[in-house]
Amino acid sequence: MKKQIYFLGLIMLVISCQDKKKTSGIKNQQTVNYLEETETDFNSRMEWWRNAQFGMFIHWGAYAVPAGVHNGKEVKGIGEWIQYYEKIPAKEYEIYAKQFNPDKFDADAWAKTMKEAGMKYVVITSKHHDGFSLWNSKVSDYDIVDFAPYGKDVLKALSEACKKQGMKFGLYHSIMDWHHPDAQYDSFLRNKEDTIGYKKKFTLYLENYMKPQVKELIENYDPSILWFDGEWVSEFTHEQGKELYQYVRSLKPDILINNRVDKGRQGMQGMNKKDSDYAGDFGTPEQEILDEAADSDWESCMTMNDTWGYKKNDNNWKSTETLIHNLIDVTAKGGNYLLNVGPTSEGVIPEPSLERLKKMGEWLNTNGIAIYKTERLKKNYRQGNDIRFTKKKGSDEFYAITLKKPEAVFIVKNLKPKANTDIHLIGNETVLQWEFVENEGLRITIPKNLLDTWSENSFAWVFHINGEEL
Ligand code: FHN
Repeated sequence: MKKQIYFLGLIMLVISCQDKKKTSGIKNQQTVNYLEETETDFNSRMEWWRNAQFGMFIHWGAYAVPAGVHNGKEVKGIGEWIQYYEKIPAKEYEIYAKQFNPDKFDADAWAKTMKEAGMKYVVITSKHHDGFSLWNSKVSDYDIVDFAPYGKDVLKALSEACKKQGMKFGLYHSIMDWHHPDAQYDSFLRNKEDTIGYKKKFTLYLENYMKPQVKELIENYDPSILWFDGEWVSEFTHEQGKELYQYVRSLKPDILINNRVDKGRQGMQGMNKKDSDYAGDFGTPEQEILDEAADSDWESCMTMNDTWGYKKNDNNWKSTETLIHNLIDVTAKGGNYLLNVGPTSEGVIPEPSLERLKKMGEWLNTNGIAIYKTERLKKNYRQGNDIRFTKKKGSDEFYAITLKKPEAVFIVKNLKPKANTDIHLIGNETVLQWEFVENEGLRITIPKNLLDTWSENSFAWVFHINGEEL
């Protein structure tokens, strides 16, 4: 009798466990609304990114093969749009994917370059608008392993190399797709009359192609950021944007997603309309820096020359001084700086980019304390055109950053040092004489022998001040 009761109990136990598993599975899928995250949870998820301040953007793909020249003709505009500018039909453009063979690609060297440049994360194109995938996709054969001669998975290699360097790995992914037959946006391939048809087809592309690719990217490469783009296509809706945000967060709840996952971006200014329900964790000003500091999170993405994707004849490089001043200005305004490199089809980062990254790393080696893990000042993040301020999070440690050689008496108007504290130039041991004069401000005297060390490679000087904001 006992055995029978025991056996019956065992069956009941197994059944109840199975039911629990089933309901808990349903529960997990249904209850979390990631668009209604608490501020505490949001701040915790964003913390590493806010502290990082500085990342590398990488635009790399089949467009590096023509490198701005098609059929012997120099094509104006950004290199990764060559297919669109020249109205190259998808089938014809595949010739460039067939030639993509980056045999000089060295993931460890790239990760080392980023780290030595002082960058804390990377966002690389998994798939740009041309639809060519830089990973071994099981959803499509139009990828670097199955379609291109290279045959190796560069995202896998780079994600592993970044992890070795302690860098966060992020992925750019284009919603717009000029290769997939169901995703033809206002492209030269599209039959403009068939709007309804294209909307239905686009939804099929979104559900049966793009989202499965996003899923395999998250499952295989564990990105910390998903940086969507190409959201402006008319077929893609606000509802689909919110749903895409939820979908991605359900796959990896602590991932960060930019505002181009939805339709809220206001052009190149990059921020979402205020008091809107557009999804996205941070705004994305492009090729520009916000005029003023913003209360929401934002990241300014910029090129070093005039193109995102490599163009062999674009040598209009920004100076290292401009790049460092951009980083300082963005940081002082509470944003992040995502600086782009466009590697060649051989897998080489252009030398002018490497030179600038090296000098930025050297400057940050000395002055990074004024950039990383800082927050913007509550009142004045700037003084005139040439001085910016940052503050170490949760402290009274302030940094006054001059973008040009200071006068022998450097005057700071919005900070008051604590009594008996030392002020010095970051990277120099000299304790500087200072006085605080009511209604005039803080006067820091810089000895001539120190002042004379300012050179064209100084880029910016940082003064450390322990005190309070006025
Ligand atoms: O069309 C793209 C462009 O190719 C590039 O990727 C930039 C970088 O953010 N985003 C889009 C233009 O806004």
